[in-house]
Amino acid sequence: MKIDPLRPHAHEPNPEPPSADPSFELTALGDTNRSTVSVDGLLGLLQTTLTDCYIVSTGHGSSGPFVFRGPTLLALIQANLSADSTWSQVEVISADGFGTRLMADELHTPDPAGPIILAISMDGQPLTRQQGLIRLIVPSETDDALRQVKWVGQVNIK
Ligand SMILES: Nc1nc2c(c(=O)[nH]1)N[C@H]1C(S)=C(S)[C@@H](COP(=O)(O)O)O[C@H]1N2
Ligand SMILES: [Mo]
Repeated sequence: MKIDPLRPHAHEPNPEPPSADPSFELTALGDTNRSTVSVDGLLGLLQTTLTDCYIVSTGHGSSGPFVFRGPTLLALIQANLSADSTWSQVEVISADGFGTRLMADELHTPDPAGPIILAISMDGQPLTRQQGLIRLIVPSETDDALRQVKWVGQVNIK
């Protein structure tokens, strides 16, 4: 059976990155508009710092607080789409088959806990590949870490 990475799943977290290269593929409104985004590319965007972040796991206890830093997912989208493009959602998926879907609304109107970012540093140090580089951080999610996607491999704007 083919596993859908966007279906809720409560599997054990994968301890190992699926590859060594942290770059990911971005598709914007269809297959013809594809690009590769590197850590340097993200460093070229406005950086946002999130304090007091916890990674909460039902099975393994929680860790934190962490300070995560990187561009907002919205900043990446806005840097890659013209201002008049219409999009409604973004899929963020790792190569190990784990992912989440973000709605335009939650990007445009961030939760009081903070905006959704693509983290490239943690506690003032570059995030290592082992730690999840590049990692999606969704501050409003404090239940089960199922939206805290490590090793982002694909971002699909739809
Ligand atoms: N790519 C990827 N991201 C993932 C997972 C995973 O298996 N693969 N597991 C999730 C789950 S269930 C948990 S509890 C946390 C664990 O994060 P940590 O390794 O930083 O503690 O990562 C989340 N993000
Ligand atoms: Mo988990």
